[in-house]
Amino acid sequence: MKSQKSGLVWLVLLSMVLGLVACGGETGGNSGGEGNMGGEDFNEPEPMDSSERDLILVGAAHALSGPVGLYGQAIKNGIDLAVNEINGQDFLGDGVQFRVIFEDTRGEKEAGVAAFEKLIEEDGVVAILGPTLSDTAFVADPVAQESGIPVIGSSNTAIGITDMGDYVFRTSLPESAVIPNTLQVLVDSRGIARVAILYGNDDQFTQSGYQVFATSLAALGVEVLVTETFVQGDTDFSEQLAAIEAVNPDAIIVSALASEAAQIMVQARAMGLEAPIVGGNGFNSPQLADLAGEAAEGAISGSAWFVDNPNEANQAFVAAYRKAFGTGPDQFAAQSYTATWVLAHAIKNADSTEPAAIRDALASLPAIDTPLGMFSFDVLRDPVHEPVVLIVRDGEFALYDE
Ligand code: 1QQ
Repeated sequence: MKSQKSGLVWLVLLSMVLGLVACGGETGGNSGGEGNMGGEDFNEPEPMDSSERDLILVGAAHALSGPVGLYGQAIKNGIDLAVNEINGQDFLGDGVQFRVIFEDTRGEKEAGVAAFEKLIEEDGVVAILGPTLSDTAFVADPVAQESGIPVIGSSNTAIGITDMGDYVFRTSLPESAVIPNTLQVLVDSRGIARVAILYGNDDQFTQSGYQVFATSLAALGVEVLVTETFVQGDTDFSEQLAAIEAVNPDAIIVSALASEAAQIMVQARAMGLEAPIVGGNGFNSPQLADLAGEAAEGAISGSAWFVDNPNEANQAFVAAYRKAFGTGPDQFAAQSYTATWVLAHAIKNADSTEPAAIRDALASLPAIDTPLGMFSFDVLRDPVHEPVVLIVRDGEFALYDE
């Protein structure tokens, strides 16, 4: 593995520091139990051996707390699982350690920018996984682009993410590749012709989702009876829902993140609104059904992934995830696991830890087998694969098969 000489010296120093602090915010450290912590005298550290020089530092800037934290925790699990596999297999070479430094963006723009700056300037990471929200990506990704550090989003689905530059990639299927299919399926199966829309107008993902819904509805000839809005943190949706109830739509289209989506579902059902609730990527956490309870029943969303996808890589991922975390994975974990493995493949193919070489290897990555299916980026650094439509039944996502 080639690396910059100055970077190498720096990495050696950093690995010494990290070895001493045994920071809990990282994965890929001494998980094998054979690490360099055992019984050492910290005052007189042993000279580094060659394996300790082969340390590849990657940043992960994700929302690990706050209302968006439910996505970030699943994303972190997916990354942790991939890192353990990559290191366990010596995938990047004998004793080469792939280590991820996590920063909590809390789903906030400023914290996202600060996390990117810290990871790049202080930690010297060779690439960044994240951030969780498109809203954060639009302010943080330019930091990576300007610094020449590749960034791979695994949950950013808004229009225009990869337009930010040639260092920006994503493993998350954009809403523009998911929503038209969801609506087509609903028009065909349920004859949906008249809808109401409720969307968050202060967030790039919920706004972008709204735009894609509106364009696709128009293309399908579905009439939009009323369009209502809210902002993040709102807890009372009674006015908007009253306006929606008044027009008696065939379906309620909701472009929202989980916290607001759950409350909208609960309040809509409490008012007696029975129309199906249809959403985008924000619905794809099983925790939405946990938050909304019964009110989530019948909710429909387009997704990039389904737990029962029969491909071997997915079945292996689902089994390994269950073993590691005691629960099944969700789409966010599948996409972050894929992003981490994609990065490892690119580093291996580049045979270099130079960010520019990693970028080039990402851009020319041959298709690899992943839980999302055979995965590669298109020329615009977006993923290409088929979406699915899901419906909540008995509190769990099921494939929509009506
Ligand atoms: C985005 C999304 C969110 C649902 C991620 C959690 O798709 O912000 O783009």
